[in-house]
Amino acid sequence: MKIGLIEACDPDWQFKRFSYPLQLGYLASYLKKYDEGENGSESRIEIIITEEIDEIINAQPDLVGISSYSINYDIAVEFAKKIKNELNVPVILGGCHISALPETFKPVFDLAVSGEGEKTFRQVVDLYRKKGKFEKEDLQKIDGIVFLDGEEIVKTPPRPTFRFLDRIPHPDRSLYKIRSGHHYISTSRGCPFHCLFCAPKLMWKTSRYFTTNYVIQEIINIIGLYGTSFTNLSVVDDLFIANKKRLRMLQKWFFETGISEAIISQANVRADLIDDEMAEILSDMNFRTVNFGAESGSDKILKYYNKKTTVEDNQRAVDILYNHGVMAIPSFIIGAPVEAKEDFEATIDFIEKNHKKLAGFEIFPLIPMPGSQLWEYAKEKGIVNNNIEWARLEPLLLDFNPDSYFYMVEEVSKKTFLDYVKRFQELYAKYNPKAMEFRKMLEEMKSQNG
Ligand code: B12
Ligand code: SF4
Repeated sequence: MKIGLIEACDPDWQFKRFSYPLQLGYLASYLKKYDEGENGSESRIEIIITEEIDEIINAQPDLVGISSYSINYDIAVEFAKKIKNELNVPVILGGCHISALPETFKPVFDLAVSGEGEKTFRQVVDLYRKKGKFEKEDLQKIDGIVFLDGEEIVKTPPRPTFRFLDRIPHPDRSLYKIRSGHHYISTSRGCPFHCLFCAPKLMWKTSRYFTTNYVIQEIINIIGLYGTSFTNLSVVDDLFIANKKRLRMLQKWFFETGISEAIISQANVRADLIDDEMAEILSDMNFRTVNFGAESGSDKILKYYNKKTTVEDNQRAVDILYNHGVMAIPSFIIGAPVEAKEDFEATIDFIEKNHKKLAGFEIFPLIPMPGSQLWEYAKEKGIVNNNIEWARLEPLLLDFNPDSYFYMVEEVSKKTFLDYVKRFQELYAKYNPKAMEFRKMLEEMKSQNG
């Protein structure tokens, strides 16, 4: 049986060349490891992962899985239509969008997998292989799926998440087209915090960790596959540093094996978890940059976001990291309903004061992402609904589109907010010359490729 897996993605998305969808690699490796084969014999599943819909069509798979974030949901629907037209094979949807909003399920999909996908997808594939079709009676027995019964969208009970993450094999990287020495790794799932604008809470109710042995073996495997071309490692965890004991064990291994000499790493942290000891660990492991959500220069706004950090925490984190040679890349969000002029100004001041100590920074207009509490708020206010054009959720600052943005500001007028957007764009361009050069390079590449 041949399965095609694809992430619905804007073909112009600027990081496409440097990234690969980890989630599809997990689905593939889990499927292969736990597949029982057609008659209890060895698994004969062949899997392809690609980002080009035409490659999926040309490969003529027996079943296709599409992964989609909310911003790409319209693209996912288009992909599914094309697959149905050209191949007429089952199309299974998965990912954070449909997990957050099963009500937006479309009939072009045969079914969707909601939440953690490995086990559910394996059951779905198994069912299709045995029966050659999906019938309501069978689907009802699979936890964690969404399907259509006539006109009604049916959701089966949620599937409990894995207690021991190590049961999931490493994502099968041999299936990706890797175009750079930059690799991605996930060492945990979930985050113990509940920020208002953040979506993963819905997917991962608790924080779970892959064991250090699992993580170490994964890095060894990446080295085995890519050798010295492997130069950069991004840890994609929501919060990499939540467990200091685990980090210490990884640090020891990084040091003993010389990984810290050979590979530059980066990860997501939280300001309030940064102290001298933590910064030293990160520095020892050659984490040259760490990202954290500073969000605002105003404590009022941080409180509104339920961030559970303060401006003082952010300042201390920037200083400590800087002193240990780890450069922070904080991200800021603008446009909270309660954000007043002085709050915008406080964020500008924070950036002005600290930019020399930073490797860069990000600024995002506030977006109500499905799966977050903010989505519920915006829905109640009538700002969003389940039929919006999903690409409008793109959190772009430099290409900010005043006509498609979902405004949530209440304390200031739209006009004042737009003036601030302009000021933040200028601030970004002024202090992020490297990012601006990179952007220019990508634009040139795009225009050369037509
Ligand atoms: C790492 C990351 C990235 C990396 C991806 C790097 C990489 N190589 O993988 C980068 C930086 C590139 C990125 C970019 C963006 N990201 Co991001 N990202 C994440 C993050 C932190 C982790 C993703 C991850 O690897 N999770 C681990 C995997 C295993 O989980 P998963 O993807 O959910 O997949 C599981 C299930 O969903 C399901 N599943 C998924 N797909 C499929 C498909 C099928 C067929 C099946 C059956 C099941 C299934 O099974 C999987 C395994 O259990 C998440 C937050 C989070 N914790 O999920 C945000 C997150 C997914 N990102 C988000 C956003 C908004 C973006 C951007 C739009 C931001 C931007 N424009 O700057 C872009 C869009 C990129 C794109 N593809 O178009 C949002 C999405 C919200 C939403 N409702 O859509 C999240 C949830 C963060 C948030 N703001 O709350 N991101
Ligand atoms: S923003 Fe960061 S700290 Fe807050 S819930 Fe999301 S991942 Fe956790």
